[in-house]
This record gives sequence, structure tokens and C-alpha cells, in this order.
Amino acid sequence: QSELRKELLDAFTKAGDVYLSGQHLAEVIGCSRTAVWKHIEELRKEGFELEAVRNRGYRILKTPEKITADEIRLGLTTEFIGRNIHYQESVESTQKIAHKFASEDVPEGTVIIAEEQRSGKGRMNRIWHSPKYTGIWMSLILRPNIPLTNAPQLTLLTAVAVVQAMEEITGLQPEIKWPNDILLHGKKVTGILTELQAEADRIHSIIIGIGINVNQRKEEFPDELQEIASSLSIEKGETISRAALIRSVFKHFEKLYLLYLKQGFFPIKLLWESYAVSIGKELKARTLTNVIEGTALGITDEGVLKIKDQSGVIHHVYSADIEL
Ligand code: BT5
Repeated sequence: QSELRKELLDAFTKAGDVYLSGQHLAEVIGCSRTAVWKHIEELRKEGFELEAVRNRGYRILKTPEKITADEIRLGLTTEFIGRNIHYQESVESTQKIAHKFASEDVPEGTVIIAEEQRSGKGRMNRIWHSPKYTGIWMSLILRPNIPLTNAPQLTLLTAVAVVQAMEEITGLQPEIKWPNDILLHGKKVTGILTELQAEADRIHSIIIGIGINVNQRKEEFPDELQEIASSLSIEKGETISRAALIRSVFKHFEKLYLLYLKQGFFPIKLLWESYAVSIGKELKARTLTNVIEGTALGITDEGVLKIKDQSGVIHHVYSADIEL
């Protein structure tokens, strides 16, 4: 996305329904009227519908079906999350691209978004099903100055941001299953994968992968996911705008992230608990080496899950799969 294009979209964002003249746009952006016209034509090619009225100017009527970086930009209100978007039609995994970018010092808040992932990843090299045009498959690059051991808190923070965005855009009320699942009516609609680049104890970057099932129909899920997965449109009964949801995730994420950097995990923890499904429930946690059964007591101030087993012993679980 060129700088001019970004400024043009910001101008349309601020204008809302008001027409903007070519002259006015050229002035705010600082380019020629011909350049404005060229960018408008390119937006049209991307699938935007623009109305042009003599003596008044331009107005955006409709945005394209496919997500484009330009469409996300139109209406984006964040300072740095999602300001730099790298969009691709088809990739192996957005995580892979994000890792490469992160080591090249791109700005914090850079996001990689794809329409399709050919080998989307879950935790522990599991597969994340990421079919074309129906979901949000994206990776966010962060560079917080926090100790390595606090990195999992960002998974929880991300879950809160995604839940808040889903509530805002769809009115649905999703729940969080520790540590990285978001559920609607007990079915998984979102998975989060947090990965690190670090040297010794210093974090170079954190890459947060977010996969949201938005507009898949039930039959589009593979057999093995039929009973355990769902999409927002299945639960809501209508098609949901992916671009609007992405912008909302960015907005809520940025707000929570700034709060977190200023005040630490505690305020995030309170929000997280208000959305958590597992607290107080009987569950089974499968860690790499062990299976712990008991009652979930909550999370610690660090974001670690506490489970009390039959004999009253309290276990601290850093990473596991949870069966409710
Ligand atoms: C996760 O792993 O839930 C993390 C998923 C992260 C995906 C994002 S998409 C953008 C970025 N780029 C990537 O390559 N990945 C990230 P985990 O908790 O291990 O759950 C994986 C399990 O969820 C699988 O074994 C399936 O059972 C199930 N699953 C796979 N695809 C699914 C889908 N689309 N919806 C719901 N469940 C799914």
C-alpha cells in the first residue's frame, strides 16, 4: 500500500458520507489531481464502488467482497495496530511470513493477512483449517518490553480483544476456553497461536496468529471438525463483514495492549475472567507429560491456570489442552 493510498483512505474515513472533491483530496494528500484520479481508478479495479458527482466529488458506496488492505484501512482508527498491512491471496501460513518480517525490523503492529492458508498451523504443529474468502487468518507482530515468561499473557489479552470485537460486530456473546480458544455455543470459532523470537531472556518479537471462522457454512468444515467447530455466520444466521471485524479486533487489541503496557496484566485478567467458560468447572488438562483432572480455580496474575485435584492439591498449568 503506498503512502498516498493510505492518506486517501484516511481522508475518506474521516469524510464518512460526505463527498470529497478531487481538488480537496489533492491538497490534503499533497499530490496532483491526476494522481488522485489514478488511485481512485485502482480502488475501482479492486472492487470498490465509488460515486463521482460533478462539482461535489467522490464518495465510497461499497467495498469489495474480498478483503483488501485498502478496505481494512477505510474506517481504521488505531494508532499502530494494523497500520501496516501485508495482504496476500494465498500463503502457506501467515505465521511463517510474520517470522520473516519480524526479523527484518518492520514496525510494531504490522499485520500479515491472507485469504487462504495452505498449511495453517495450530499449536504443536496441528493443522488449522483456513479455506479461502471465509475466515480471518492473520498474524500480528509485537515488540513489548516484557520478560519472556509473561508472553502467554498476550494470548489471553488477544482472546479478550477478539471476544470484544465479536460482541461489537455481531452481538453474539462468545466465551473463552483457556488458553487460546474462543467458543460459541460450545464450538470453537477462533484459535490463537502465540510464538516468540527471543535471545536469552530478551524478547525480540511476539507473533500472534489469530484464526477466526467468519462466513463458513456448516458443510464447508471437514468431517473431523463438524461437531467441534463453527463460524460466526452459522451462529448468527447472516454473513458478517470480515473487514469490519478485523478493524474492530485491531481497535480493541490496541486499547487493551496499551493498558497492559501501562498497568500490567491485572486489568486484563479481570476482563478475561468475565469471559472465561472454564472457571469453577470440572475439567481435564492434558499437558505434554501429564493429565490433571480437577476443578479450575482461575488464573494467576501471570495468566497460569490453577486446577485443584481430588486430593486438594493445586496444580499450576502453563500449557495444555483442556477437555470440559
Ligand atoms: C489453535 O491451535 O487453535 C491455534 C490456531 C491459530 C491459527 C492462526 S490463523 C493465522 C495464523 N497462521 C497460522 O498458520 N496459524 C495462525 P490448537 O489449540 O492447537 O487447535 C488446533 C485444533 O483445532 C486442530 O487440531 C483441530 O482440531 C481444530 N481446528 C483446526 N482448524 C479449525 C478451524 N478452522 N476451526 C475450529 N477448529 C479448528
